[in-house]
Amino acid sequence: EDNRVESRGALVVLEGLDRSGKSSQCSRLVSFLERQGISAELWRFPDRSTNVGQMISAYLANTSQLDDRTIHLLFSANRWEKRSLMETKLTTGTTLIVDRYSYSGVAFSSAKGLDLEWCKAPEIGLLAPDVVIYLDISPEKAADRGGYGGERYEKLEFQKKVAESYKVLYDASWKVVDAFQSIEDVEKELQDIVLDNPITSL
Ligand code: FDM
Ligand code: MG
Repeated sequence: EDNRVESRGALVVLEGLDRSGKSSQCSRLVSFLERQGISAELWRFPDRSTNVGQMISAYLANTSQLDDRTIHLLFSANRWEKRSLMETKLTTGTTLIVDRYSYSGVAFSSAKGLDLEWCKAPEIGLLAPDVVIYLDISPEKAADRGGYGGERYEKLEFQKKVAESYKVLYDASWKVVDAFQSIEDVEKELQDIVLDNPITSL
């Protein structure tokens, strides 16, 4: 029996620190949904495939320097340029599992000391997620996992500030998952959360 209340797809956002396991969990979740017969796609921000995304990528790789507000607006513009495609996918029934969204934009920039309300402003009007899942891990444990690349924000001291910023953004509607469990345990919790949502439940 199909109890889905709507035929549109769900906008599911995963957030968390670097090395919290977001990317692998996003792919596992998409495969799981597809196995359930739910049309799903994996998206990520920044989307480095666009012109704006390439500017962001160069900034993250430290091959270009940009003012803090300028890069903040580019991250936001990178979501704006995908907004209409995102809306089309959702309204035509595809669930989007999104690796980082506006919360990363606000958490990372406000961790640099930019004003919180200023950081939030350019996100107004983007599509609101149906579910926000926070993969919770301490900055120290995430760093212990190794595998930080050489990108600009991949440093323990900065990740600690980002963790504090996420706490400020935290909203009771978020689903918090302990990301220090085994990959399989995290995966199962994510599946339960998504199937519990009226839009994706079977
Ligand atoms: N990041 C990501 C931001 O600073 N603002 C944003 O809006 C987004 C989406 O970019 F350190 C940061 C978070 C991370 C870096 O992200 C690259 P990935 O997920 O590691 O590619
Ligand atoms: Mg990264």
